[in-house]
Amino acid sequence: MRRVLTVLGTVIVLAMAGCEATPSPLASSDGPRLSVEGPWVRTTTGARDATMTAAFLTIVNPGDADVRLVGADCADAAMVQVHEMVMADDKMVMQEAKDGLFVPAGSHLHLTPGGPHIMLMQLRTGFAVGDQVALTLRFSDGSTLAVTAPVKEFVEEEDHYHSPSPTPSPSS
Ligand SMILES: [Cu+2]
Repeated sequence: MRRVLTVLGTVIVLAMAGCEATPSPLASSDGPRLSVEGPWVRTTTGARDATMTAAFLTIVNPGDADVRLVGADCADAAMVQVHEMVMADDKMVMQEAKDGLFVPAGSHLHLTPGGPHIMLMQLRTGFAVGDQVALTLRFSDGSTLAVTAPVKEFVEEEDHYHSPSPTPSPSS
């Protein structure tokens, strides 16, 4: 009977943590903090649609609890969404990541052209190369992270997001 109760307790704790794969559901926010590496925003100069662009970066999660990037804010954009790439009709297309983007404990997540990204839409200003864009990332644990991302040249194909992609490799 005691064993059954223990198992039930474990299941409940895991359910509350919102992640069945977390080995240590009691991780606290006192642990190592999330950080961001290499943030940048694609310039709108020369873009086919200059009302939108995307931000890319790497999120490092040194903690022992999984976390999700659930949103972002940018004063220069009226609408900001977290996007993921999915296969639709044999093409990789972007769509809003309704549950956010998963950053595993002790690991990291790359947001890159052709992969998951932060979509900045209804821009209030153009972004020229060399500009600095202020972003605030929002995470599933309630924490936020302020990021300053330099604007860089867009070296990918113009319609990269809607081009067929042979083998998506989301891992590092
Ligand atoms: Cu997008």
